[in-house]
Amino acid sequence: MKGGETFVGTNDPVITGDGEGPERKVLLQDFHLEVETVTVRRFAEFVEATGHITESERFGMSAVFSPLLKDQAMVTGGVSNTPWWTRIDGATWKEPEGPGSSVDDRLHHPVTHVSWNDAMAFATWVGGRLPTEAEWEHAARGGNRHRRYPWGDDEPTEDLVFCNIWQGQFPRHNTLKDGYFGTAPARSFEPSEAGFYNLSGNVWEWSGDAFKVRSLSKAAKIRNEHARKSADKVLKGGSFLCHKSYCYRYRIAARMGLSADSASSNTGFRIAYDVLPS
Ligand SMILES: [Cu+2]
Repeated sequence: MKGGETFVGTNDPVITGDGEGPERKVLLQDFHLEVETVTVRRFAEFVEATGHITESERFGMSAVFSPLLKDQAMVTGGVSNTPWWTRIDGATWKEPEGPGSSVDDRLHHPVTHVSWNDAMAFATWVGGRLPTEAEWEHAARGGNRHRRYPWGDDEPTEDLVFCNIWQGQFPRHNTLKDGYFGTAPARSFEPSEAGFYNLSGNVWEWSGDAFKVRSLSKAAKIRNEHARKSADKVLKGGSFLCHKSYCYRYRIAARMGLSADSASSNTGFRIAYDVLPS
């Protein structure tokens, strides 16, 4: 991507508590961003070559979206306001729904259950890095200043499908209009004009940035203190779980903060590189 003067964030935020605004002017160097998220196959090569042990493996558990579990008896119930998440012992990038599950039929899907620290280790291995939030947004907007989605401003509906998000009544019913319940292949759906696949939806993508809400409100202060303590990083793009009715986060300006050692069924990443001036 060509760098230059660009903007990150929005002056028309939807989820203000996330710190989507205000719009900020930034100056970017030229950079390269991969067109797809890191796949299971590629992550397996990294593990094979380096012996990397992910944090989910080290902790012995990860957060799984309950409806993905074949055996619903495994559902222990999540946190009260997000009961569709459950902690599964032994859930990892290669056994995403716990022991006995497999990624054999998902090798070209985004790797999941990877923490920010795991993503950083992979990035170092390939000689790249995680994109900054500004780079990610700049790439997603294809260099345009105002654009709600990588494909333009058209709002996805139950019938108009642009990416892998939830269709139907969350979390009870997914109409599968987009063809996927969980993750979709990293290269699926129409790429953006700039050539990127699945920046919106599919899996949340770790950025290199620390999470912070730019606001003087009391809520922001509390959120930022929490973010500092748990070393929260910014994730972008939303996931297959997003729906306008409850998690309208597949917009380019949307974001989420999550601690650097957290992982789940819908966290992944893509790699960026510095481009040397010619
Ligand atoms: Cu969401």
